[in-house]
Amino acid sequence: MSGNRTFTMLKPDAIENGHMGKIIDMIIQAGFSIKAMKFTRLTKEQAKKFYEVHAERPFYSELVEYMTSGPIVAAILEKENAVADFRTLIGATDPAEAAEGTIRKYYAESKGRNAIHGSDSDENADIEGKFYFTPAEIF
Ligand code: IDP
Ligand code: MG
Repeated sequence: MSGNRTFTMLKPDAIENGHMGKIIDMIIQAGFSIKAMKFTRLTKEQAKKFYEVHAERPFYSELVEYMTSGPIVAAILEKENAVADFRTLIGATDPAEAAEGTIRKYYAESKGRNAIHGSDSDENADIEGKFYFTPAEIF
């Protein structure tokens, strides 16, 4: 994905709370173009695998429960400097610490139920995108 792509998920709380359209609009208005998108639901096994790096953290089982509690939207996004710019757009993990105007500031419920995921590196963007999409599904 060579530095201009990132991966996102609109998490179950965002869908449940009716924020899907507004969040997608914020993403597009911020200059990202959608290269793949899927409305789906993670199985327990998939959620465990996706968040494997957090397996030893105390919130891991809560995170897996939450991420499998309802549908999500997975997407691959393109923009110059995609990973860093998207992390800026979504804001800090905890909405209490997220900057004004960020997606998590507007829409996250809590540090755990925080509305949206954004990849933290080009390498992870690539891995995470391939976790959801086959090459034929990516534009
Ligand atoms: P990030 O999503 O901002 O990169 P990470 O530290 O990678 O944050 O954590 C992954 C996800 O795990 C968070 O987005 C959040 O949903 C959940 N999480 C992180 N820290 C906590 C916590 O202290 N309590 C509950 N859930 C947490
Ligand atoms: Mg992270």
